[in-house]
Amino acid sequence: MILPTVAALKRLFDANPLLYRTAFGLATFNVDYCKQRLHRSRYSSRFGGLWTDRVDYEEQLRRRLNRGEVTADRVDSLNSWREQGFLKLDNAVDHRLIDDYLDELESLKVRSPSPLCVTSSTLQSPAPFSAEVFSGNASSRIVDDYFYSESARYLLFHPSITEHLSLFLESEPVLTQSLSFETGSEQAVHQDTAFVRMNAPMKFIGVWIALEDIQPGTGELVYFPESHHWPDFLFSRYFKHYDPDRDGEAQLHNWLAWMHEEARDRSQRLSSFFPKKGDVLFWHPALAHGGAPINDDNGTRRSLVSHYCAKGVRPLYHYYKPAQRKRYHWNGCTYTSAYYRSGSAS
Ligand SMILES: O=C(O)CCC(=O)C(=O)O
Repeated sequence: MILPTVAALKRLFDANPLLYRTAFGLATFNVDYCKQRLHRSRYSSRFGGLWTDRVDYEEQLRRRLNRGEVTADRVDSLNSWREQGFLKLDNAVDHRLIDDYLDELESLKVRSPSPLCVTSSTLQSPAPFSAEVFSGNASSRIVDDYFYSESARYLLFHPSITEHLSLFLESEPVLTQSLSFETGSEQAVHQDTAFVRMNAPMKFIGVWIALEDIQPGTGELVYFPESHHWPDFLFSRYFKHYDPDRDGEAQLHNWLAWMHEEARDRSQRLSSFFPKKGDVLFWHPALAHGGAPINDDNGTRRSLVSHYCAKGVRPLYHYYKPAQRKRYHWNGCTYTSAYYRSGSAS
C-alpha cells in the first residue's frame, strides 16, 4: 500500500514544481544551506556556494589569513581555484599507492562472487561486477570500491587531497561516491550539480586521480575553465538538480546545449586534462566538464574519480534510499555509499 501512495505523491510533486520545492526543502533541510539562502546577496548563485564563491572573497581570505586558518602558501591555489573553478596538483599521490590499489581492485574483481557494483550509460541500474558486464557496456565504471578496498581509501583520503578539500569546504570532507574507470566515460559536458545531488547543492567537490599517464584520444577529461561563474540554469524554474520524472528529457537537452552556448558567448574553449600518473584535479560543483570522445579503441584511461561533501551536508540518496544513510569511519576519515551496506557503521 505504501509504495503506490509514495508513487502517487511523487507524481503530484513532479507535476507541481512549487509544491515539490516546498516539500523538498523541508524533507532535506540543511541549516548551513538555509543560512546561505537567507544571505543570498553573499553569493552570485541563488544556491549559495563555497566560501571561495562569496562576492566578498578577498575580505574573507584576509580574515582567514589573520585568524591563521589559511596559510600564505595556499593563497595562489585559492585564488586560482576561485577564478578558474579547478586546481591541478602534480605528483600528488605516490605511484606505490596507485599500484597497490590496482592490484587490490583486480583481486576484488576476480572474487567469486565479486562484491563490486558497476554502473554504465547502457545499464538500466547498477549491476554486480563481472568481466562481461564491465567490458560489454559503454562507459562502465566500478562504483564506491572504497567500501571494500582499503587501498582505494588510502588514495581517496591521501593527505594532499584531504588538505585541499578541507581548505575549500572548511570542514572535514565526507566521501560520498567514487567511480573507477578503465577507459574514458565519453560523458557529455555537464555540471555535477545536476546529477551529484546534495542537500546543499553547491557544497561539494569533484576529484580526479590519474592512475596512469593519460594520452590524447583515450577519452580524456575536458572542461570549460571559469564555467562555475556562469548563471544558474534552473530545472523546472526552481532547481539546481535534475530529476528525470519532474523535468523530462527536453530540459536535459536544453541544459546540455545551454552550456555550449554559454561557452560560445564567452569565446571559452574546452581545455583537456592530460595528467601524469599520480596527478590530481579538483573541480568546483558547477564547473562544466565531461569525457572527450575515444579515438583510440585500445587505449586505457585509468582514473579514480570521486565526490566529497562538507560534513554537515548529505547526499540526496540518504533521503531516497534511507537504508544507505550510514556514515562509515576509517583512519579518522568519513565515507558513505549509495550501493553497499554493512553493520560496522556509526
Ligand atoms: O572522468 C570522466 O570522464 C568524467 C567524470 C565526471 O564527469 C564526473 O564524475 O562527474
